[in-house]
Amino acid sequence: MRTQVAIIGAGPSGLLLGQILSRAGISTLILERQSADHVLGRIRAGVLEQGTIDLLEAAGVGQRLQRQGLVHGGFELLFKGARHRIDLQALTGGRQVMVYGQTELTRDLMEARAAAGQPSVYQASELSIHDFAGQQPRVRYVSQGRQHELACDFIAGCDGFHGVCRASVPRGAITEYEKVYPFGWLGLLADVPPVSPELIYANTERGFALCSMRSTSRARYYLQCPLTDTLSQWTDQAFWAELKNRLDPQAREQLITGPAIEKGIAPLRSFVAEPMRFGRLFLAGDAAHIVPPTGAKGLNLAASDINYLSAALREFYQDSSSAGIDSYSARCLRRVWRAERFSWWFTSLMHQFPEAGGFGQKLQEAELDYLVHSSAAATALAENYVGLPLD
Ligand code: RFL
Ligand code: PHB
Repeated sequence: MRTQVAIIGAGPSGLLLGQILSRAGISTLILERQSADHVLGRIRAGVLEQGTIDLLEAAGVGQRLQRQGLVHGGFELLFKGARHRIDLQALTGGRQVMVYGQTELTRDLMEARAAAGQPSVYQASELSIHDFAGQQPRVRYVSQGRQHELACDFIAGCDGFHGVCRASVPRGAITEYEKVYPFGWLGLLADVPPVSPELIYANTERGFALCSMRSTSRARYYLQCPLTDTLSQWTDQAFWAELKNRLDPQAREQLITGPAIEKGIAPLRSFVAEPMRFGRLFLAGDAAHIVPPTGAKGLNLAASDINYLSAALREFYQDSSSAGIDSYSARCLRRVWRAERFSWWFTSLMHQFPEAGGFGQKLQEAELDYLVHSSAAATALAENYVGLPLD
């Protein structure tokens, strides 16, 4: 069996790379450990930057996004019991973001791949990658009880934080930078109208809260919680009561509650692996870096990696040039580190840190006050939130 680019992982990174390469006439095989339904069952990102939307449109998967995505020209910061609007459009010369769930985006990409007749293997187990330091990499895996070997020109490691690709790189060839935060996010999805038409990021003495959405009839809410908390402690009733405690009086009044259709606890982490290329193996998306979700940057960074990687591979096959491949890692990492800095800063500003005490809380409130009253500070927040340019 042979393909030009073996793509490991059918998350947004792998599927988007497959879509762009297939439209450029480059053959790919996507190998995914889970079933398609399992991948679609993960409730994750919700906010897309304009650069991500442009890339999806250029890849021919923008139709449903344009019809059903919710355009957001601003969001609200809640602190000391009051909300303040960050007007993204006014602060960034008309730029905005779109709320469209990762589940929907993944579904659009899976459908486009099936319609183009491009192959994917789901429930591929025992996957291992070989010889990527040389000219003829190979991938071995088991599917439906049979061992397979795939020969390829390149391997795209789009297999997320816990995947095999990064773990297969010799330890001396990779440097990892990591920060683990002392709390997690408890998320809840419910078929109730969102409490407010725009997202609310709340800093409170009880901890951070985020009011987001997936549509005008489906809300997505998050609460900062200790890492030791378990889902069994968080009944729906306990979740709604705590969310109300972290909102302003008006939002508390307007909040509509209902049964959870999904609930989960995610740890928060900042992580970068350098470099992102090892011979003929490329890492992209969560396989190479993780940001805490406060800045909504994870999926958007995955899309910008794929923008650079797909351009590099097209240059290789169409122009016989290795220039894009050689600069892939440096181009990605420049953008990755800027998003890491923003996500760390916004996380630090909005959450309760057990060791920071009352002094830390007062400093956060002073910074938030400065942010909403200084157009210079608000502009810095807004231009990072809508996404720094792809260059
Ligand atoms: P994924 O989505 O983890 O996909 C990797 C795929 O690889 C498969 N895999 C393997 N396949 C074959 N063999 C193996 N050995 C394999 N090991 C793993 C996995 O099954 C999986 O299908 O990584 P990808 O494609 O790089 O996409 C990254 C995004 O999923 C991630 O960055 C975002 O979800 C992060 N994120 C957010 N990003 C945003 O841009 N905006 C947001 O609003 C936002 N909110 C969030 C988020 C992530 C969250 N969680 C739970 C981590 C909110 C949350 C709560
Ligand atoms: C989400 O809707 O899941 C979401 C939105 C904004 C974030 C993080 C997650 O910053």
